[in-house]
Amino acid sequence: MPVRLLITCCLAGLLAACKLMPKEEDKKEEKKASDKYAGIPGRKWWKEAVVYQVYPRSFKDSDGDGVGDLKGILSKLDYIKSLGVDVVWLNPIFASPNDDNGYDISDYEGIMTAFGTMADFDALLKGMHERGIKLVLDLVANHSSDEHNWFKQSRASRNNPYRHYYHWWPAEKGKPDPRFSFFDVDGSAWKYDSTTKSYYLHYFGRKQPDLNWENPVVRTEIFNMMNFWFKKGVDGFRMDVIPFISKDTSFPTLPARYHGDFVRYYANGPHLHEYLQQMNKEALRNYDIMTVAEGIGVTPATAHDFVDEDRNELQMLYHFDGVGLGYLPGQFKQVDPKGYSLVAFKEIYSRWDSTFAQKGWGTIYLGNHDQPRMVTRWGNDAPAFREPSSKMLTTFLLSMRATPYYYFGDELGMSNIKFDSIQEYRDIETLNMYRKIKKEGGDLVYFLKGQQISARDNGRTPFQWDSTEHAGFTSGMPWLKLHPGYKTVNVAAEEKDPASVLNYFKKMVRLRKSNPVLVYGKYQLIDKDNPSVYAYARTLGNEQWVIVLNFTSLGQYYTPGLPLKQGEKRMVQMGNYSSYAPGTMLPEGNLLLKPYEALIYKMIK
Ligand code: TEU
Repeated sequence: MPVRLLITCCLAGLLAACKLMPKEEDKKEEKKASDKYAGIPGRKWWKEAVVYQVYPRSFKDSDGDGVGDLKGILSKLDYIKSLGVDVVWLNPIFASPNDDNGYDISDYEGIMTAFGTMADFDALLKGMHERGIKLVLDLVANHSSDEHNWFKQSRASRNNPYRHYYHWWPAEKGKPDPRFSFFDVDGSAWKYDSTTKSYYLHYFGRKQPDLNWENPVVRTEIFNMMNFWFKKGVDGFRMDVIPFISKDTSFPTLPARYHGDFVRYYANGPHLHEYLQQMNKEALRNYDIMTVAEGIGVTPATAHDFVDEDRNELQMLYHFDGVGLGYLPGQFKQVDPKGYSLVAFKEIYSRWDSTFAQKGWGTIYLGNHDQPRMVTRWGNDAPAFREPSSKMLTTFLLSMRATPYYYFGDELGMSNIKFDSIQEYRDIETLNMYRKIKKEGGDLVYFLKGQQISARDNGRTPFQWDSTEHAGFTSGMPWLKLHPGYKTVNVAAEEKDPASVLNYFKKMVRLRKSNPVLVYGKYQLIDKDNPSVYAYARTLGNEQWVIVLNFTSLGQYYTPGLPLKQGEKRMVQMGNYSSYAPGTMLPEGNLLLKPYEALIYKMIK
């Protein structure tokens, strides 16, 4: 072999060995972490997982049509892997006319054309599994699209075999009692269909007729479809508006106090748990998968019925108490200009922790595709505070006793785009509410101002990969405008900066996963009435950690709520400012917390 070639080979070998080295290190670290978990009762992989939610439309476009797609996600799996997350939840990827961005499905076993093909899906699932990442899909089974063959048949005639797949109200019975729909231009959930002179029910958009779960054939169709995906190897489902599947199908007159509160008055019907138990028996229990319900309307009192192991239904649910905080009562998603009460915030998350302290298991999230960006809503997106408050909120999400559902883009500190005009919105909720208010002669300026904070499109703007045109998301025209901040807030820039929001997120994921105290440790709220600082302890065996979060833009003197015992010290594990490096001891007296400072320390002897 010529000398030059020999040298090249040796160098290549060395390089390969170097590349392998961190893997060995990783393995050692994983082994050390898994030793720490030994003997903890009730362990489950989905309790220890960090879930990363990807909105496929906005993640990465591979073919230049301006819409994210499956091949795009496939090309970015190494990025997802680099985050250290365990599970990806993908919003609906099924065939759909996209009236509600995939929450209106026209074929449950087909892939949305704009997202790719079944072969792309298979490749994506394989790519994830090769990297040890699990894939959770979105089950949208309360309603389908009106373009689904079932509905096309159902509306064709009153005696069509598919007629009872949906809820129909024959016009000769008179007008059905009013029911409210968020996504309808008239706000009505009953739509008249002249072909069969009947009204059909749609709690969401007109193109989203509600499926009739009372019909056992419908249930079988849905369970078969779930098994179809499980057999392909998917690792679970997030279940869209699942409390809505059972309804009082006599559709009684609602009491005057109803006021459109659809969750209280027409979700959680009489057969809900019977259907979920059947689903468990027919599909879920046969696989090692995870399930999480969109727990709209679920309260701490009713939550156990969904998730306790002995119920044989689901495993987790996410509640709306947290994200519902701070809205002005009686108005459509207008946040209180005075902000929200941190004491109330603490009370909500503490209450949900205690709900599952003995039985069941919780979830935690601050953002998703139905919410604005977490930093805008719960932190502070002003230039001076966007980074520290993003990191502080990340610290919160990854240090609570609950499975974190982390929304893509939050790891970069992406913030609300705050559109000025209705023309820029794409979301059916904002567009139809605007039309409705306009029809009624309401205050559109006020409505649009509110939407700058609360609109769902704020959380749906394309992901920011780099500082090139369209942030590296697409070579075409993005389906929704990009946040102009992408020039600096993007993966490429943040990967290079050790102090970035992105690198902080990765460190927090690692810290959580390698310290079971952050996953399973008992939670105890400290100093509950402090209006500015959220502090809590996590305790597992004889290990005790404390998390201190300044939720304000001001410095705060903080007296650590847990007094030191004889010979005890506070050793820093993590912080979002460089003032306290991991491994250093905190001073014994008060702490001066910087704006949005987050600090995790461990009590040591
Ligand atoms: O959301 C359910 C739901 O109740 C939403 O209407 C939510 O409360 C609303 O966005 C708040 O303004 C699920 C999906 O997550 C959502 O994206 C769908 O639009 C909806 O169901 C219909 O499928």
